Amino acid sequence: MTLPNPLLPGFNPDPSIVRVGEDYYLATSTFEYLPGIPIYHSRDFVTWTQIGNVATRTGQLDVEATPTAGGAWAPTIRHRDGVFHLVITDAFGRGTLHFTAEQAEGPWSDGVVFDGIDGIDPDLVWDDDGTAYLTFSGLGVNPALPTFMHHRGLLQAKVDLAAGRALEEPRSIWSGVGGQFPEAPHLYHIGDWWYLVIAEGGTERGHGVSVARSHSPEGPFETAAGNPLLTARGTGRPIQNTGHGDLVQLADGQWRLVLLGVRPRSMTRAFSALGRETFVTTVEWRDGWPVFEPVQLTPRDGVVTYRDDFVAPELAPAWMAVRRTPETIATVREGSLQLRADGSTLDDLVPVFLGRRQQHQTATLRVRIDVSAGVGGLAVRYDERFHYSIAAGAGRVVARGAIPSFERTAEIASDSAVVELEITSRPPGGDPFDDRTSDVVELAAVIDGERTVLLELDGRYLSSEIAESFTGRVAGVFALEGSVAVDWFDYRGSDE
Ligand code: 6LW
Repeated sequence: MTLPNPLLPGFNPDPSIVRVGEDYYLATSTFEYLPGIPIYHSRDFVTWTQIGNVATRTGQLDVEATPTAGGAWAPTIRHRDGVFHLVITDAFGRGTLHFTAEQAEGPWSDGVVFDGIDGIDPDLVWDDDGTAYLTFSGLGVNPALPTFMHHRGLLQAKVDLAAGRALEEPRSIWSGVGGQFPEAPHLYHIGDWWYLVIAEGGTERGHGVSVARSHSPEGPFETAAGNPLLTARGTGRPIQNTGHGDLVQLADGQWRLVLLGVRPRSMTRAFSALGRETFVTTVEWRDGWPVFEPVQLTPRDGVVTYRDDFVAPELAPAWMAVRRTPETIATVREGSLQLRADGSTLDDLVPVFLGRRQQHQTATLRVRIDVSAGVGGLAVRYDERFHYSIAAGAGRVVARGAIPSFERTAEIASDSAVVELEITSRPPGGDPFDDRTSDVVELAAVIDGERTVLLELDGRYLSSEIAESFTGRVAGVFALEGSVAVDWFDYRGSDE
């Protein structure tokens, strides 16, 4: 396996991929963040560039009021007759949605809600006659229905895509081999067979990929011997929770499976600071069944650095806000990013916060910020309950670590109008008994050239195992009072 793994580091769960000629397009889940559903592009499968997002406008997803961990769950991206299709669940929001676009970078349509489909993780496939099938996991996520939070296995219905409705009562097609949460189905017509690839065992350590096949898209499905065909369950492999895979055939005929996984650190329990990331593995076909290579850790060499100095008139597509679009809280003007406070804090469901994925286990983020007209700073968050931050303004710099029921703060006085604030994630020191955590997070300020660490916090509380909010670490800037101007945002990360 020579491809880099993680393929898409940082918060990038539930990957779905499509090849169009020599081009690959990959989409992942974003939950309550906007813009939602990033689209990454690659030609060589090694270098991936985020070219846009599906949900860039208010109304495409109903995330304004969605509970944490709801929102955009598990896309399927496909391409047919010159049109990109993406189906996804807006969990606890609009429901099962179908978006289209002529170009993967967008603009994407407003999204049509499927009538008669109550579930998650929709897959879209067409048979030779052009009949469209929606295959999904029958976990009810519509609070208004009696099926709310009930699981009915894997379901399927023929659908009218233009009208957005099921053409039949969804039928049960398979439910895996007994793991909890049979989900993430993808159905493919390959040769004489229809292959159904699913996840089961839950998205944590029990996760795995199971496969069944049939001569018809509707089944009956024959289960592969030895399911789950891929899992890291019970192993000491560095990449755990592997599952939720989507197959793709490369331009040269080889096959790959993209899937989610985590990189836990520590002892037997272990914590994954960055959340669920996208990985890839090779696929071979033997006796009419796929054989997946266990997912290998092959991190990219070197140090990744970038600086956003906000000179471009538009924000890069990687910037995300929480439950609202970035434009509603931030303006890019004359090489600075201005954020206006609205009375909310990081503890609120809708903070004035704009961030990007932390993509490396060792990372330093630094901003230069003008706080002469307000209070604001730099934060890393999982959600409104779990976040670490450092803010300047009103004569002081305050570092804060907040998790449910507990909070820690430290402060120093500072009258500087312009300060540099820094958040660093570094590996724990190396003593396995002292350092049972994912990482150590330092919150520091650089004032008049002097760096002061205000707090050193245990990173495990910002991990997917503890926060349980489906997302990952997102780091960025926030405003608490007045308005603040961010001159630049620097990122430096490495997996070495
Ligand atoms: C996703 C589903 C899952 O829809 O988590 O636990 C959901 N399993 O496959 C969100 O990523």
